[in-house]
Amino acid sequence: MTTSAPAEPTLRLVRLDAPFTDQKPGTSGLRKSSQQFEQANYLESFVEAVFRTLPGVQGGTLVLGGDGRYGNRRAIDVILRMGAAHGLSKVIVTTGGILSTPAASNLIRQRQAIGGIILSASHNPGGPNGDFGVKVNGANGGPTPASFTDAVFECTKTLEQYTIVDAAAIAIDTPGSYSIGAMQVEVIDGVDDFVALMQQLFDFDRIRELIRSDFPLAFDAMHAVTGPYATRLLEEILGAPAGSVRNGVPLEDFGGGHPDPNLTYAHELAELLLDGEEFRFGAACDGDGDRNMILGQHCFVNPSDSLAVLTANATVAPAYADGLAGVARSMPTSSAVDVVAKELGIDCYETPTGWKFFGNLLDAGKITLCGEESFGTGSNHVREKDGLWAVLFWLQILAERRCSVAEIMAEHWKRFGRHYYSRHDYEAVASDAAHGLFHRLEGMLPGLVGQSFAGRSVSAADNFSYTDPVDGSVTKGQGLRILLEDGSRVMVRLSGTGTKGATIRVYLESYVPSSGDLNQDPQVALADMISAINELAEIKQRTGMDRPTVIT
Ligand code: VG1
Ligand code: CO
Repeated sequence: MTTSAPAEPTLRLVRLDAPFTDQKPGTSGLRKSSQQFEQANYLESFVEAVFRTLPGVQGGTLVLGGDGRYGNRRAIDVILRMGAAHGLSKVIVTTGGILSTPAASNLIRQRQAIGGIILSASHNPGGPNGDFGVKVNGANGGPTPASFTDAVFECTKTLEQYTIVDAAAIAIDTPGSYSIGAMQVEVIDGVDDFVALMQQLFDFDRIRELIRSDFPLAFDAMHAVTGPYATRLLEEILGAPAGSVRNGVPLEDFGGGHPDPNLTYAHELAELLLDGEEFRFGAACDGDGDRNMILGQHCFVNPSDSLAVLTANATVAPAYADGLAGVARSMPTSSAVDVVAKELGIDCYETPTGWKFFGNLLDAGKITLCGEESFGTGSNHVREKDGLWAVLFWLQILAERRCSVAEIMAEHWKRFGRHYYSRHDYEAVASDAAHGLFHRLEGMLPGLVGQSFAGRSVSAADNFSYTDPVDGSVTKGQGLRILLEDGSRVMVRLSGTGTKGATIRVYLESYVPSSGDLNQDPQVALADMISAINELAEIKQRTGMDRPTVIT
């Protein structure tokens, strides 16, 4: 522990030449290029609006950290000095500013903070030519709802000035207690509390037995935030051999990579597992540690299926031994979990894309597990999706069942049937072209009902609207859906996290009962629907792209 005498800070009021008009948060925080964030006063404007909008700032405690990307340290310094100017009583910062999104959620809850600021653009690339982002979580530890982010955006549009104190930068590389004027800055290890939480949820002894048996595994931290967490958990505590965690040192530019754990951007790991014989289990997490990809030998686990498998096997983990209150999935996530929930006799909710929509259901105790097709799974242990939690949960299941990942999948489909599922992303499409495609398709929806699509009849087509079962709030325009008579679905959304042009996401799902062919390549099983939507939405003509950028 080191301590420093309170520096005498000077309060400074900075006037903006003009307000920024583009600080509207998307699916998960304000996400822009690093260059945009480096404009004078850009970060400060957003943070000022957050401090003016967040309840309890005066005298409150805030959690602060990020995924270690370029801009992390500068942002921490600015937010600390603005926090002091706004009367926070305490800020909890993690060493090196390294804090995963789920660990931040946990700290907010443990420390009764008013909320947290997480510096991350998640799975987007980092570095001076990459992206930066600011996510704001509330007192429940979860992403703030749209009512909050809308209010912040409104505030930025007319903002004239912000306040900050001038003070020497705090040394955040070692734990210690510091102060800026009356505000205390507590620097703690960001890994400790998270590890303690995981030890409460899972039976580490059993997982250790599995790992020490003949069970070589590979975890790819993608040079992002989970490196220190995974090294501590998998290698130091659970006994995986040194080197099991790959790319485990967080780098400001993620080593030039794109820290998105999918088959395209985590292809080195994917090749090791899908083509090689060396490893029995593989996993990767994204920039800020909330996403996960699960691989077995010669087996990719679709994230929607992963949620269904965790739900079906939940009771093997001590935390869920008494069963689940209910489950939830985002609208474009496949219905695989719905079938499991039905058999378990528990409720299953369908929410819009984005973790913030699970918050009320979790807080109200209506659900225990939830997930999204975009490699996100989580539970009521925090209010964010949690990549390493999902990895440990899979290891717990494997420790109990002592079979391969591929066998778990085969048995699951044999029992519940298989939801063939795929997502096709068209990235960096010219914004006008993407919006044109989307609006044209939206206009066509009412006329599609009763028409033929991929050899089936369209039973309903709409733009998804959600009524929150807890607070009754209505969120409209959450994605186009074409529902077919046999339960198959196609969904189309525009991404709310991209920073270059627009990204079109096409989601495809088709169910085969357990008596059907369970071993097809999803691209083949879905081929007729893929060509039907490509034709209907004129994807090729309008995007100029022959094929998607990423296929999951
Ligand atoms: C994407 C995913 C969504 C996820 C969001 C944030 O949003 O589709 O499911 O919640 O990213 O994840 P969009 O609007 O681009 O489709 V993360 O890991 O950025 O915090
Ligand atoms: Co993320």
